[in-house]
Amino acid sequence: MDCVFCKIAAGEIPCKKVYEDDRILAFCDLEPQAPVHILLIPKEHIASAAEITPENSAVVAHIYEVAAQLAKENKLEGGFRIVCNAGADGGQSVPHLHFHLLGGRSMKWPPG
Ligand code: IU
Repeated sequence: MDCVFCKIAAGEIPCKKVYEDDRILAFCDLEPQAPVHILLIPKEHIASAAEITPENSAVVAHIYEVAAQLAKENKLEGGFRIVCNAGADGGQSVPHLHFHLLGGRSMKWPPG
């Protein structure tokens, strides 16, 4: 499958890895939008949040557990944001489910 995040998960494209286990990978975003900007992805190809089902949703809970751990490691005691863009109107540019962990600055609402 021609998916850039599948290739990153398989180690075929390099990344700045911050966490990995058998199910997920976390790495620094190439174009950081905050002092801490980490992407967390399932290794299994799931195209977007629209494709989450009872069969594959356990990995999403695991991603949130690891995101909380990474927030602690990055000393984001003041808060952080987890974003999952889905589909064209949601602003998703890479069609492999991913969660942005953003922190280190004050966030605004609503997002653009
Ligand atoms: P989005 O939610 O699909 O828009 O987020 C995709 C993110 O993936 C975006 O922040 C890119 O900077 C980031 N990214 C990356 O870190 N490495 C890559 O090889 C590619 C995109 I392609």
